[in-house]
Amino acid sequence: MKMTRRDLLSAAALSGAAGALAWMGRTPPARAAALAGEPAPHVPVETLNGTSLPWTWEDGVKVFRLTAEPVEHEFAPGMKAHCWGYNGRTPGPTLEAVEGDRVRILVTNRLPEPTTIHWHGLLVPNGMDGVGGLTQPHIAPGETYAYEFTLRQHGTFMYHPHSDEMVQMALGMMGFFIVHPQASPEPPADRDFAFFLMEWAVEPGTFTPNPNVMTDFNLFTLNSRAYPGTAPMVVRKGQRVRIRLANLSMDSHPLHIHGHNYWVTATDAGPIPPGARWPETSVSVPVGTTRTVEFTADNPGDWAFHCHKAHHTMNAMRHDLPNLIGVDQGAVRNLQRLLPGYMPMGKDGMAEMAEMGMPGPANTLPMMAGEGPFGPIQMGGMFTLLKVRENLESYADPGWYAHPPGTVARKVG
Ligand SMILES: [Cu+2]
Repeated sequence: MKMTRRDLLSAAALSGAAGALAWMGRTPPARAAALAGEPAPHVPVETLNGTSLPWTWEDGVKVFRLTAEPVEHEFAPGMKAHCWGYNGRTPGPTLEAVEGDRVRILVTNRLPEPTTIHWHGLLVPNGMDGVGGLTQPHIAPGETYAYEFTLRQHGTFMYHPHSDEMVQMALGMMGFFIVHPQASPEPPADRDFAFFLMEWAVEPGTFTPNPNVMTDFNLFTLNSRAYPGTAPMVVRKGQRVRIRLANLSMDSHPLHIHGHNYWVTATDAGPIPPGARWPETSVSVPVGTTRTVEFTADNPGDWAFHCHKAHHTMNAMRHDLPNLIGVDQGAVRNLQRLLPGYMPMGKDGMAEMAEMGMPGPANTLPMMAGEGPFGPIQMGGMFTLLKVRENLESYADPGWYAHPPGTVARKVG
């Protein structure tokens, strides 16, 4: 059988290591495909609730266009805020390119103040590093700047402003810059997800994140969405899954997976050598870093995937409430006269709040939310689901898992 070049490229992509070896000494497949205007043989990244940025070829350079601008952003149905982002969204669109590419990023500033973009983790010439005042002038409102460099590495990187950075990042300005390898020496992933971890201070009844808050955040998000506004990862049983996590918030976030364990395979400084990788069920993503994990989704079901700091899987809540768990609140209601605004609740814990359906202040999400097949899920914030299925016709949400008979915890007393 005579194979066309496109067949060869596909074969290289499908057979992973063998394909990569077959290509040694030739133009690497990703570059060859790109030069031929064909899809590169890597799995595109899925930025759930987000998107990747289209690019154009101009004289052998991959050209991306980013516009820094105010955006009206929905964290979950029922809550919107005035954020700042790129191309109408927060996080900004994911930039995807291939090691060896020459890239040009045209950055237009439509913010009311100057900005710049720093390419976090990318090895660029000093003048392309995007630190306002240090390596370039700040980009004034209305101006467009061009950044141009050659990608000399692969991995998971970030972009963010280095100009009034505290304000601009607190309002949502950040995004992924993902560089695919020319040819991976390992089996490629079947699915490649990316989540930006972020925390916000949007005081109840207000509509703009407060950049002055240093520690007491009340909204925790995956790709700037809070559960139940987060899309699930829908995967077929047996697929090799990669999850890229990036953190530009003020806290570390240990992201925990249920029903599986994963290997930590890379940081924003590059791949971890195979012999040095380690297994985890929670990977802490420190501030200002990325972490990549990989696993085989071999356990069907609906599995929680969430930050393990329990306050980060809650939506807006007050943290200054007196602790009255175990206290007879009938006897302390007169505290309300002494402590105006004090809410006597939570004698038996706080779960009842998930069911109370209390009307909150304007523009807030319920503290714990999400209705599951067995009752309220009582989660919010940095929480989503990994849905592993034997049979899938598409990657649309397949609904709740149908448990085989006899495999669900049951009441026996
Ligand atoms: Cu967290």
